Amino acid sequence: MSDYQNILVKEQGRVGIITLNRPEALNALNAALGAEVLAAAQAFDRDPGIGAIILTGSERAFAAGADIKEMAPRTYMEMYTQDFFSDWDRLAAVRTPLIAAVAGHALGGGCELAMICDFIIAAENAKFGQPEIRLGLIPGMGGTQRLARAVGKAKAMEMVLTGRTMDAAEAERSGLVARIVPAADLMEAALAAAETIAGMSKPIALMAKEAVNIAFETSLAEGVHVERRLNHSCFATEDQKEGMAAFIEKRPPVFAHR
Ligand code: CO8
Repeated sequence: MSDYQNILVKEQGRVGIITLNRPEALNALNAALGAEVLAAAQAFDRDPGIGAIILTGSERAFAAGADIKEMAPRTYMEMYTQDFFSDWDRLAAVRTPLIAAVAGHALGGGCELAMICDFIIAAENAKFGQPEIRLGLIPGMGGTQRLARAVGKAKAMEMVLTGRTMDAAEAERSGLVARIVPAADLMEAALAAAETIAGMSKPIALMAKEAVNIAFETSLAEGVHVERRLNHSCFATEDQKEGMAAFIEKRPPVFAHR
């Protein structure tokens, strides 16, 4: 874990914390940082002792986008053959719940990275935007798709076509973020949410995440069908027996994560 150059990684109980750490570039996402975030998140994902992951940046910037200085000279053939930025698709495949704790700029790839996470807790100074069009570019890490799903067509089109940013209040009103907290309380709030999730049964949390994500991939009938099958699967776990026994016996559950 200590080999990382662009991120800081730590564990707090059952919560894994990944902090983007390129302060000189406002956490711009270069290829090396992307590979490190993916490796750290996948390691946490494989660890049965980790039940939730927080991804965060600094007070000034979650991430100011993909690294423009790295991208500027690239050719089409390099982007295409190296499948630039596809590491971030693999981050979306991480099954452990992933919370983005966002302060400051979340622009371009930074906004897209926050949207890859399962939900966003924002500091009051958070700013979200897809300004790629100003660089002669369009989003490439899922921004057009996830922003449209999060805030609807009108705001997504306006943001992607004009490059304007949304402040935290508008982002919350629009459904992009789950909650706003004072900047000083951001990590405490993210940790509280992560610890709550990590205190649940991990396999059940994985099923809950899988079920919600199906809503963005399929028809209502098919999604309800998948949900029902996953719901039935809960009854094959020890944790369902423990959760319900604990309720009936009026005591807190002790989940074994199996
Ligand atoms: N890339 C590289 N360096 C950056 C980036 C970036 N995205 N953002 C900031 N930096 C650097 C600056 O160059 C500066 O470095 P230096 O001191 O060496 O000049 C340092 O960070 C501090 O930045 P500023 O001095 O500009 O700080 P300000 O507080 O004045 O401004 C802003 C902050 C408004 C965030 C400003 O830095 C900015 O506009 N940044 C660029 C935002 C942007 O356009 N982001 C989108 C990038 S494109 C993208 O994300 C595409 C993703 C999908 C690609 C997928 C391809 C397949």
